[in-house]
Amino acid sequence: MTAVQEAGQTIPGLDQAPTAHRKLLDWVREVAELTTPDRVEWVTGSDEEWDRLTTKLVDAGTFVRLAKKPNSFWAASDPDDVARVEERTFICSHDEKDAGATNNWMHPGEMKAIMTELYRGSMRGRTMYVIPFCMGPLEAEQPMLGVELTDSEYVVVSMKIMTRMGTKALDKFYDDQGNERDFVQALHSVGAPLEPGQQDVAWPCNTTKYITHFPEERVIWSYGSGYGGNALLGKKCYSLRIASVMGRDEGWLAEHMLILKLTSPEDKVYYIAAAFPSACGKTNLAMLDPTIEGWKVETIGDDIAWMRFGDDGRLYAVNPENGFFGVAPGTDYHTNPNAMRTIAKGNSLFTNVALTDDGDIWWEGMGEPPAHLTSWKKNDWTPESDDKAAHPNSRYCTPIEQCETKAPEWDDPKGVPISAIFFGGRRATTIPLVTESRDWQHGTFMGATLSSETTAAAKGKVGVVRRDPMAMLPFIGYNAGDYFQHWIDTGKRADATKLPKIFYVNWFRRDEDKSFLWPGFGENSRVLKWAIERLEGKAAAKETPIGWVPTADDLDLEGLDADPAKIEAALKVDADEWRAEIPLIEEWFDKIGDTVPTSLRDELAALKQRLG
Ligand code: SAT
Ligand code: MN
Repeated sequence: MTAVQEAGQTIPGLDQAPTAHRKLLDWVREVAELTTPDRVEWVTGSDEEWDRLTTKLVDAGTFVRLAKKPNSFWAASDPDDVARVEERTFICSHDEKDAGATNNWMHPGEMKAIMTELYRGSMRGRTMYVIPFCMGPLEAEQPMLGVELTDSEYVVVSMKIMTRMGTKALDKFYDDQGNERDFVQALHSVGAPLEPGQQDVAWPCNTTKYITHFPEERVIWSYGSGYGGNALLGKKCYSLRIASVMGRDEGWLAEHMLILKLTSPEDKVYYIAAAFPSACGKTNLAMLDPTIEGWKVETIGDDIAWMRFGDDGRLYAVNPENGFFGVAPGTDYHTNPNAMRTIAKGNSLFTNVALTDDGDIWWEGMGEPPAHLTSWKKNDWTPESDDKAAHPNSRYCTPIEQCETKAPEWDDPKGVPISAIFFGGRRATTIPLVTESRDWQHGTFMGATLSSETTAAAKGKVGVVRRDPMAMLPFIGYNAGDYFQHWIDTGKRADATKLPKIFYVNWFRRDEDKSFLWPGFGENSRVLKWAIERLEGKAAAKETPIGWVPTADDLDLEGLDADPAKIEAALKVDADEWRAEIPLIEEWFDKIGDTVPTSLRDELAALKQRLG
């Protein structure tokens, strides 16, 4: 008999499980007894459920229904719960060395003791939702299952957009032989229990936050935050931090990459994966509208790629997600018309953008502001206001299904064969518009030493240059040096001719007057074209100390309205700037320590020598 049964009270809903899956039932009961919600609800993912929960969120003041977008809602978070909290994010491997120098670490026993006390009674007065979900296609040979237990309706409806969830996912919890499949346990509480009669707030959360991973057990515990990356546990927590460990153990890659399909005027198809830090334009690139004649881009994913070798020796990528969780400010019909058309269809959630008086959304970068808005802080806002109307990390959350540029194969369980990988950062100096690596090892070095100015996607100072290896700094679920070795090993597992070619790009280099040297957005298709023509042996490039870089003549610049001097400057390999970069890379490798692969130290030594 459990404690709850002894007390003669069982939690309503707990015994209404639509499954007999032993591990799931035992875990749900254990968590319910610890967190003591008022009731348990088994999430089905139905439209009726969506309507009921969104209505509940409207009644609670969390959501405002948008008059101007069908079935869409506006939410404003607690002003202190707007981004991922990297300093509160932990990798709790048994051995501290397995977390490495780039992660916060605590012993799993110690962390569980702390968090168990936080979770005790933390769902009081609320409903605990059981969300079965699947990352990646449901029809995969090994569906990648998870269950999130949460006391947040906002999380349930967001998970409906971002993942395949509910009954259709639960159906996969047994294999064809009727055996139980395993799943990732993801526990989430906003940490805001309600006393009887206590009025709830619009955005419950707690000033104490923990985003915690137990990689050896494939378990996630999150507490205190309702924000996307902290609370939608299928996303960064599962699909990057936990999956990167699965990938290391099983020989595949879980990466912070968009996946796009590029079709040439000759109808040749190429798939490209690209890694950029959060809020550096991944979604825009994934939905790019090419400015060059005859080229077409279709979207497969905008944030995460899982890549495994196929039987033909090529690397195939799958997008584990089902929706886009894109940065809103800066998105409009000029920069990303496809995103705008996707959200215009409705069925979307908007968090921390501004609300117009007629029930629509607005953010900075979306043309002229109306005369009056409600800001993300729920204040009156006019164009004269000093504050921004939308938070710089405000987000739209919208289903891939309704994106007109989605590639038909976006949901293919086989994935798509990747021809090129792009690494990119946001750097005002030093890094040219595009550089092609010499080979896989050199490309891994480029990724491992990637750097970028910080953005609003994480709490903390914006605009500081930091190393962000493979744009995975906050997402590598184990030791970064071991992760680099895993990349090197991956390159050895295939015939070099079948491996994707690796490129390093920087759309964000600036002139002395701080203006961008390269126009970016749709014009980035010119860089994609050059890369593809390099694969085909059709385009020229200059060999430089840092790799192969095009001259302005090697790029297709036809019809581009840009100052040729600026293009030259965007492509320049400045040996002095690079020599200044070397000590920073050395410092970075020293920080990671003795797990940095020798092959990458060799790459650094060779670069140093080439620079003279
Ligand atoms: O972490 S989120 O997924 O909420 C957004 C991001 O940082 O890419
Ligand atoms: Mn991201």
